[in-house]
Amino acid sequence: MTDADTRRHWGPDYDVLRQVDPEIAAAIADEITRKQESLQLIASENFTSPAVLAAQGSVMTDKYAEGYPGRRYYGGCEFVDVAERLAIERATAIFGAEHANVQPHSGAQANMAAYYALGVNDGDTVMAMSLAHGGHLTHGSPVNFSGKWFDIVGYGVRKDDELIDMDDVRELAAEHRPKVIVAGYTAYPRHVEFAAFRQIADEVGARFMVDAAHIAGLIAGGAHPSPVGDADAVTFTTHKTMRGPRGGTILCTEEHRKAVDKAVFPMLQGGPQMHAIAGKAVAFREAQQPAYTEYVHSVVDNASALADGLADEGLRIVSGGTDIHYLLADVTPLGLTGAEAEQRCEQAGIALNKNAIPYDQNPPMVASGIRVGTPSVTTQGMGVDDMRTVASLIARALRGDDAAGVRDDVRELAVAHPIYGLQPSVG
Ligand code: DSN
Repeated sequence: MTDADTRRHWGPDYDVLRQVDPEIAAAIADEITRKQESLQLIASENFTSPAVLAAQGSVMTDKYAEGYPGRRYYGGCEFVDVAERLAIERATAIFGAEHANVQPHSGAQANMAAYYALGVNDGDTVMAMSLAHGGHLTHGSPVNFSGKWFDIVGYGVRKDDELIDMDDVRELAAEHRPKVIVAGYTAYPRHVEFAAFRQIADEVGARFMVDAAHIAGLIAGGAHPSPVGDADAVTFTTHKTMRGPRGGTILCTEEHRKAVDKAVFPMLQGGPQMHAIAGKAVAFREAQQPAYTEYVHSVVDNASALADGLADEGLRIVSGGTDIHYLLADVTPLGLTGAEAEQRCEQAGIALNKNAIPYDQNPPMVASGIRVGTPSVTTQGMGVDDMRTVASLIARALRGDDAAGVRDDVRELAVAHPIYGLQPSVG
């Protein structure tokens, strides 16, 4: 790749980096090429815009700003205050929330802060979807702080239709009286009955927290029901469907504002990453535009079309379809494990991840399914017709015939959809 090729990419100008650190510059250039020549179907990834990258790569990275706008422990914060205030104003406006804390460095830290703010302490009971059925590490995995510190009660999905059984949730909540009930998942492709969760939480005196890491962008663009109004706190990451920089945010009611802010700083974090907060502000502004509304609806339409296409190719779609930006597919009808499927797709230039499916007989590192997401390819401008092609490419990769031919066809489709309309760097 030449310098000119690299400059055509959506990111910063790399001339200086090339001079100072050619090895890192080369690794970044290779990552750009990988992205532009392969298909990114990892449900939790996206392509940030040139504007977000510019803010993220800015001098705001240098600034210490412990505290909150107007109440910092350092001088010289007037301009980072502008960035954080804008991020807060935009986040609250988009989601109709009473308060937003935009400082969490990640979704995991946002969740940790939200638990603390909602009064969960060491030994308290938290009820969340079990990891094996689509929950996240921070919802009670035994290797995570949540599983080590809290008494976790896991709910799951029914075996027959692979949907959450709200009667089961109600019974478990009544039996265990959790301090917090969590909804929001990393591998559950259906809408969630937020109002029903709120009602159950009220019945047992629990707080209700939603981890909207995956679906936040869909909610922002009106392509998914919102938990704001039902939940005490909503956490999300800004880099998935939100298409912003890597990081987290917490939305909460006025009642929890002080507790949430104190939980993030000084309880769990020190200096906020002001460059990331500036990037979040830009992403939130982008999410307020009509083009973003169209984008997230296309993401959902594409996921649905991809699910149909993969079902036609012989995969079993978990729960029979999807309402959101990804689908879960059982690959065992093709005689494969999830790990084998992931590897075959990777060899073909298709990046996706193996995933446990409900009642999986394989261990998590093997798994029986794959999770396939459409946020990135939709950012590239692909539509439902392209999803039929993508389904066919995945199926060919899984069958393992003509790997080189599949790789070529994947590359052709990818470079025909340059990221943010910028020319492919190679080709
Ligand atoms: N790692 C994210 C995902 O892929 O769903 C969750 O944090």
